[in-house]
This record gives sequence, structure tokens and C-alpha cells, in this order.
Amino acid sequence: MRQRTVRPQNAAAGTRRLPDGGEFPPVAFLESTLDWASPPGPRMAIAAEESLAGAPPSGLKRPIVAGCCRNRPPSVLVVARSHRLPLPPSRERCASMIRAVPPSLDPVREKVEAGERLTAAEAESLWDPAIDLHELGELANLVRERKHGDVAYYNINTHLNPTNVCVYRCTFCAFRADLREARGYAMSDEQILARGQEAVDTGSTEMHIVGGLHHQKDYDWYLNIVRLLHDAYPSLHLKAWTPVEINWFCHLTKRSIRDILVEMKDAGLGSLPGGGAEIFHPEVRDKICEHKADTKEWFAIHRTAHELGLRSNATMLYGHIENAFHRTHHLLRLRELQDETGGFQTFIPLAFHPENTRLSHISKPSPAMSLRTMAISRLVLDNFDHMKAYWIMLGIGTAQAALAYGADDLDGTVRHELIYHDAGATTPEILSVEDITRLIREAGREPIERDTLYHRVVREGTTWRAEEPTGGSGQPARATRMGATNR
Ligand code: V47
Repeated sequence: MRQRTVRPQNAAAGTRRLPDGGEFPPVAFLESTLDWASPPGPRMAIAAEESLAGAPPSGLKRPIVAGCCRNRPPSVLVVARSHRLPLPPSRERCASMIRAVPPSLDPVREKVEAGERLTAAEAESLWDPAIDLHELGELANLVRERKHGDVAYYNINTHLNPTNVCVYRCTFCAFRADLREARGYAMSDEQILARGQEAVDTGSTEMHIVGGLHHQKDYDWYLNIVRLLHDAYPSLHLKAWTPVEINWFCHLTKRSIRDILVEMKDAGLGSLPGGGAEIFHPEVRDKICEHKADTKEWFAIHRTAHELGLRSNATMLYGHIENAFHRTHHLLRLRELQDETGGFQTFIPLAFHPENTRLSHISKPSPAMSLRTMAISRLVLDNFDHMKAYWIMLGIGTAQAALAYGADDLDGTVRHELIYHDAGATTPEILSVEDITRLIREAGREPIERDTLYHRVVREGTTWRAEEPTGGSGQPARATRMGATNR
């Protein structure tokens, strides 16, 4: 890389327009050298974050963590030194930068207050630890209260992981087992039906079904799980199979996504859960789960599900090897598909649990990181109705706090959760309705029981019904689904 000292030509005159249409902010002073043959692009600041090694030059406080030159440049940049990075072409020629003044949330605040969409650059800038977490939370809470007032949703649900045996070896997963491992299992039809009965008996409106991709189970085994449960317990909403499983079924049967989803829907599939998303950017995905459904496939499956009238959720696994750029990219990809289909209901940021995984050397993301992730997700995903603070994974305290940082949903009472508990989660296995509603009230919110599709659930004695919202017309609410429990 050719090195030459660059003088701040027009720093006093303000921003400098770049050939690609971006703007380079006024330069406070140049510490070192910079090859400016290729202008800085929107990802430059992230490259800077990755490349910055050691202490910043004397007198400067902190490395830039996020933010970029296009659209809304940071107010002052100081170029510290140049690097050639092993990164894609758009980020290849870049400079490390140090911000000389603390970043401000004001421009983002103005846009959020005006109900305007954040740009990619603005979204990236929010990961900078110098952006005050509580101010960020306050902004996210503004959006949350605009959409849901004081309400916080929960449901009564049961998990079913029919097998933990899996052909894949995702580095972050503690749940999977090898075919011949002692802890490997695959449930029988009787065990699956018994789980369904338990779900109904305990008042569940939803069964959340995901599992491993078993080497010796064919597609019909998975299809039959849905059919068995739906036929025996039609009041249970079956939220089943991530795109990782659907993609596996396509592979096993050589049939199309649409074909598989239509057949599953006919058998009783109610919606798709949000798993398998991990981090979409290939720089990360190729390292943590290179073999399973890729980003293109994940999106194709959700798009097809939405076209067929199936709603779905989306997740993001954070706190492992990804950085601010990857998280921003992930959120923006989801926002794009939601603009197109409107089929997503809920976004669930998932904090990485390292215990018993091949990434056990990484420490767990802090509660502050989890709250920041929730707040940024709420601000960026302006077209998602709901943000879920999954208490199993966040821990109860952080989940309660998250209800003031953008979240409006705690997931459910949950029973038989394995994925997080195998990875060291210390949260209880289950919460009672009394517990979950008390936690919500303590956090200053009003608990509302919902079903999977966010219909309000009304219970009378041992029966329940899920009601369509009335839209304030004064008409009686229409029941969409009903059930009875043995409690
Ligand atoms: O895709 C696996 C994650 C996901 C670990 O749709 C891990 O309502 C952290 O998607 N540490 C599955 N995360 C769970 C999931 C989910 C959860 C709650 C509600 C909904 C919903 C969906 O769990 C996987 C992966 O991203 N995961 N292992 C781990 N060690």
C-alpha cells in the first residue's frame, strides 16, 4: 500500500464530497498517513474498528467503534494510520480512525422522534459504546410505547425438540449430539403425543418445535410429528421448523420449498419460529455454521412462507465472533424482507451462551450489551411489530429491564426448553403464569396473554379463546381459536 501524508485540504470548509457520493467529514488533524486512492465507503469505520490495534495516539480518547462517512458523517475524524486489511474490496483500502469528540445521538433522536427511518450509517453508529446506553434505551422505549403503550405480551407454551441428533456441527450449539453419542435421542410417537397432552393439560396455546437433522430420519418422520400433534390437539398452534430444517427437507426429498411448506401447512403447521438466522453475513456465517442453510436460503424460505400466508419470526445470535457491522447488516437484511412481505411478527435477539460449545473460550455478552442490542433492534426494525426479550436466554433481570429498552414481549411460560439449558443457561425451566405476570407488572407494564399470532387470549375456568382485535368498533371480539385445559 502506497503511503503518503495527506493534508486536510478543506477541513475548515467542512465536509469533502467523495467520488462515490459519500462525504468525508472535516478532518481535525492527521496523525499519520493515508492512501486515499479509493475513497472511504460506508463500511470503512468498521474496518477501522477491526484494524485498530493498541492504544490510540496520545491525547485521543477512544477508537471509533461504528459510524461511517456516508449519509451522516461523524462530526470530526482523526486519521490515525493506514492498513491493508484482508477484507472484501469495498473495505480493502481504508484507514483507521479515531474520533476526537464524543459521538452524539441527537441526529438519530430527531429522526426517531419524527418517525423517520434510520440509514445504514446511523444504525451502525449506535453500536459505539460511547453512545449512552440509557439514552438509546429511552429512544427505543419511545418507539415501543408508540406501538404498544404499556402492554407487555407473554404466552403459555411448551417446547418440543424431537431429536438432538444432527448432521451439522454449528460451533455455537451445545444441544446437538452425534448419532452414536449416549446423550443422542429421538422421540417416539408416544412420547411426542404425551408432550402434546401435557401442553394441552397445562393450558398451552402454542407448541414450539425445532430439533436436529437426524441422519436416519426421513422427511415423513418430521411431517408426521406435525400431523400427529395437529390431529390429536387441534387447539395447539404449532410453531415449527426453522429454514435450516425446511432446507434439509428439500434436500432429502428433492422437492421445492413451496411444496414442502404447503404440505406442512396442510398437516397443521401454524407458523415458523425465528431460529437458524444466526448472523447472515458470510464473513461470520461461514465460520460458525458453514454447512447449514445459507442466508439466501433462509430468506427464500421465509419469503415463501409469507407468500403462503404463514407468519414467522426472526432472530439474531450475538455476542460471539460478529461485530457491529455484521449485526447492522443482519438487521437491515431483515428490514428489507419485511418491507417486501410484512410477514414477520417478532424479532428476538439471542445472546450467545458459550458453555459446552466449541466457542466456550468466548465470554457471554453482558446485560448492557443485551440491552443495547434490544434497543438498536427496536430502532432499526421500524417495520417489525414486536421485539421479544426471551427470558430463558437473557435471564429474568435483563428480560425485565429490556421491557424499557424496546421489548414488548417476554415469550412464554415455557416448559422443556433444552437448547439454552444445554448451553449453560441458569434460568428456571419454567415460569408460572403468576411469575411471568408479576415480573411484567414489577417492570411497570401491563401483562397481556397472547397466542402465537398475537391474538389476545381470554380464559374462563378451564377454557380459553383467542380473540381477534375489535379495532375499537365496540363490536364483540371474535374468537379465532378455543381450547380447554385440565388445570
Ligand atoms: O437458531 C443455539 C440459538 C436458536 C445457542 O421464534 C444459541 O419465537 C445462544 O430461534 N447460545 C434457536 N443461542 C432458538 C430460537 C428461538 C427462541 C425463542 C423464541 C423463538 C421464536 C425462537 O438458538 C438457534 C441459535 O441461534 N442458539 N445455541 C447457544 N449456545
